Amino acid sequence: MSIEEQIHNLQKELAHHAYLYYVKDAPSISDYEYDKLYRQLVDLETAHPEYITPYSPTQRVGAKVEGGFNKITHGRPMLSLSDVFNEAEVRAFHQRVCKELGHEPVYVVELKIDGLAANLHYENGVLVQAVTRGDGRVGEDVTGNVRTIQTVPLYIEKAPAYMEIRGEVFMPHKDFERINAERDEDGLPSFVNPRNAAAGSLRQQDPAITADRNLDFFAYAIGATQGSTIDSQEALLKQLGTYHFHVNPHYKVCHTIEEVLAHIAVWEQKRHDLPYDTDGMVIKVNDFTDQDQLGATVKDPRWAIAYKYPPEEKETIVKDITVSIGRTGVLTPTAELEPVFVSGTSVSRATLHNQDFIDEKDIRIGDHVLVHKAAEIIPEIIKVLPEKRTGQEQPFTLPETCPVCGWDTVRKEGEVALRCSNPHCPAIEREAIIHFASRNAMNIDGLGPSIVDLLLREGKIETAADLYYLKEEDVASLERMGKKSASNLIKAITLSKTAGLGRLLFALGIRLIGAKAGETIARHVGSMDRLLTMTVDDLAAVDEIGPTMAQSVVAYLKQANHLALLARLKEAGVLMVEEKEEPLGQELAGQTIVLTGKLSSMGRTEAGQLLAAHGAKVTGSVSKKTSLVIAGEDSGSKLTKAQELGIRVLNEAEFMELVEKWR
Ligand code: 1X8
Repeated sequence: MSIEEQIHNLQKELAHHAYLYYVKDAPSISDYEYDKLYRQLVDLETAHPEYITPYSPTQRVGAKVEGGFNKITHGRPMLSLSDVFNEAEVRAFHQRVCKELGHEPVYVVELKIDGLAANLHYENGVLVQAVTRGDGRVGEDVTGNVRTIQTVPLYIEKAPAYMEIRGEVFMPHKDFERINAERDEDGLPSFVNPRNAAAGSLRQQDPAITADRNLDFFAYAIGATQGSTIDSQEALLKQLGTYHFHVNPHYKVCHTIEEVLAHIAVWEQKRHDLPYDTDGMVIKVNDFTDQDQLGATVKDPRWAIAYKYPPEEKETIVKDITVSIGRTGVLTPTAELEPVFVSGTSVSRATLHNQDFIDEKDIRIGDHVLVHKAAEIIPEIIKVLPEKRTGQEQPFTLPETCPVCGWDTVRKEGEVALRCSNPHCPAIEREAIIHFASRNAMNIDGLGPSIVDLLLREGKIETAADLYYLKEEDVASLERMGKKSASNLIKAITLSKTAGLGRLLFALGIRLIGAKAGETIARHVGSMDRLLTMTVDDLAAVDEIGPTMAQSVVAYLKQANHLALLARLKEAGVLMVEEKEEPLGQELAGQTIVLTGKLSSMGRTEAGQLLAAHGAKVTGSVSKKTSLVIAGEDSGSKLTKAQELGIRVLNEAEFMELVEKWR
């Protein structure tokens, strides 16, 4: 095989695995195998740059762009939808449609995703441009940033000569939470909701930052297209799936308006369990001929409407405002609320982020306020109800001195955060140690906040490095600590020495360096010794590491106290290189496994990765080739099919028994 063919095949193979991982949520190889293939491709492409194509998986994250984004006029305007708010308005829409068509149409009802619409241009299958909706007529060219979205294919096989794919760019809840937590710590204003976070991420000048934000894209429409023969919305959604786009699975083809209304009613509650924001349902006439007959006004199509759900808001009272100090010394105010039930859970606290947030909303202790949940999880105060004030309410200002150590608090130029100025503030040291030990960092099992507090209080540790010098008797003498748990903790601490450079870099708490960036840097530089010799430019040249991240790492490694910490960690035997992890046992080599239903002990992705790591091929559908089906709760047709075909089925308990054997 020629080098060009090898490169081409690897590109195709990697794109396929990324599709299985990101779109299907069912990887068929382990991360380790994927990384190995990726490495092979990078090596070949580095040696033969003439064969790098713009749609190679190695080319997702491009260079930083200077200046603004180019304005692009859409070939066909991106219309908005007219909104309806109740059943009567849905019925009125149906009446009008029936009257104009002269028959009852079939409808497709889809979730309305709360993100930003974008239009992706594909020429001969290659993604050439991505444009935001903008005002519907003119949008912005955000190609470099959209390319970083793993669920957006860079190349589509068997595509028409020209095709525009439309859909919604959005940020999943878990990434929204992660990014806001990081921003609070970094003294940056947090995003009010996932939609704003997605908008901000799409308008980044540095695609490396957009890549780290983990945006996603649901495709749901086509724009201007040549050579397409699709004739209905249902066929379109299926076609988008075969093009390997992420298509929201919760759509329904409805033959009556009653079915439409029932589907809307079902999702009014169920949408709160989704891992992304929705703000309604979209009701579309299915048949494209019917759509054409109904036509469009200048503003919106007459064959579709958006049904908007009312936002969940509740009134409560701010009983108090408390202040906590984070790992980077930021003082965060929290409203202590009269408990109130919102979107399925009781809410008793809401973050107030920073002083600016309190001032802008004029939140005072004793105020009546409206609360809701951002991203379905994070309680937030929307606004104060000033008409309910009695005059007894107390305005709040963050303290001028740190409530823990008494040093002055300072606000840096350009930041919204107020920080404790004492670099050795006990509160900062405490948070730093808790972060160091946490699951995605050094993963020291059993070292949670309460044990850290005991160790600090008893003077057993001052910094994270001191953990590695603890003896069993130091721990056993702590309150409520038996000999057995002391021994387990010391074992866990010792085990964490081999966590590797990637986790260590994250554990150190370097600004902007999350778990993923830590791994990326570690994989590229290999050792701490080498990292210490690198300049900002050297680091910024690493794929997926932007100049701001590089700057932050280099600045961290210049500080004497950090170098002292590293020296003490190294002396204790903490691994400062990234060791290539060996693949796990290959017990399941040659087996094709299907996961179905809900597992209570782990997510489906996690289970799939675990199986793949042990050599199994994980697929999405049951066939004669399937060797084993793992069926969690609410397994549907896949379980039935497995039983029909006489394929071995494990329930969750049996699966967990298998997993335990590997540990
Ligand atoms: C906007 C949206 C549409 C869909 C989902 N989410 C949206 N935000 C969909 O069709 N599934 S359609 C749409 C529009 O046409 N403005």
